[in-house]
Amino acid sequence: MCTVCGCGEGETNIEGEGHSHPHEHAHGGLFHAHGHSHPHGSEHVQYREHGGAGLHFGLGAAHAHAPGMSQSRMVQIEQDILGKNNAYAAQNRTYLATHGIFAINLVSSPGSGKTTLLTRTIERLQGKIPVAVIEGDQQTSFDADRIRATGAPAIQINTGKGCHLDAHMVGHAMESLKPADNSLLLIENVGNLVCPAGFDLGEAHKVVILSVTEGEDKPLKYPDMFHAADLMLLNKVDLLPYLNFDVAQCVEYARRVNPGIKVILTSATSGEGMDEWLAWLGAGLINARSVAST
Ligand SMILES: Nc1nc2c(ncn2[C@@H]2O[C@H](COP(=O)(O)OP(=O)(O)OP(=O)(O)O)[C@@H](O)[C@H]2O)c(=O)[nH]1
Ligand SMILES: [Zn+2]
Ligand SMILES: [Zn+2]
Ligand SMILES: [Zn+2]
Repeated sequence: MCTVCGCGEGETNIEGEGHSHPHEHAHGGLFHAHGHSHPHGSEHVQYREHGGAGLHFGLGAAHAHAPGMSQSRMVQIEQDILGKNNAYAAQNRTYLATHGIFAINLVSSPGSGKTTLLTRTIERLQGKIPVAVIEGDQQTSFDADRIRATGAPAIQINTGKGCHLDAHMVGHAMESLKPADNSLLLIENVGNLVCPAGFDLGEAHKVVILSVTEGEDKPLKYPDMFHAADLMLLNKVDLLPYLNFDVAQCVEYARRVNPGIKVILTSATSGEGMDEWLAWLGAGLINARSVAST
């Protein structure tokens, strides 16, 4: 995953900005580790077989594998990337806290319904709570356009080859977007159930959206994301009559990974669960505002 390879750095484009910080965006070393001998053995000590059938590349110190790179080098890169990211995240968090802004980082695989849920959320909050949106995608401004069609301000971050938002990108997006004081800031991450888990954006909570068409086993297959999230929206429940999806099993899997995770069943299509989701957002916003005013 990207915490150990820095694969997406240098590809970012934020709407309205010619963004370039070569000093911050230097590749993390991946492209300088090639071209030499390929010493099988020492690099590959992480191989383990599962009952003779599978290979596990995540058992080394870096919990990941990149061809030609040692585990110690990957750990060093991860510390470097996440150290910088966490510094930006801390800046974002301070800004958000000072301004009473409740920021949510929505994470999921592609197509789970993040943007649809956001448009429905904005429609329900219109005239009651100011909402701004940061949209993350590799390419296109489709999602930001869908949000702006509701009347809410939105800015698109395109990550190019990158597969997650990081706190540096979000800091620049906030500079352009200028979310109102005491508002709700909804950040839709790049559709990816792996890499966004590792990157703190300065948000109050990660919210993972899992749609019932994806299968109930996802919390166990992609545990980092479900561990990082405080809330799981189990979405598209309007489709349950047509699927063999075991809701109780899915929730049990999610709680096996993260015993404290809250779960709300939602359907952006039928509106099921929207009241509970909006109540959760409202409570968080009241808390963010009270912290800012003290
Ligand atoms: N039946 C049903 N379909 C839904 C629901 N929510 C979203 N969809 C559909 O799912 C598809 C993907 O929805 P999006 O909102 O674009 O998903 P996304 O997570 O924003 O996708 P990416 O940004 O590409 O990761 C669209 O065809 C939506 O109409 C839901 O609650 N029920
Ligand atoms: Zn990645
Ligand atoms: Zn910058
Ligand atoms: Zn989307």
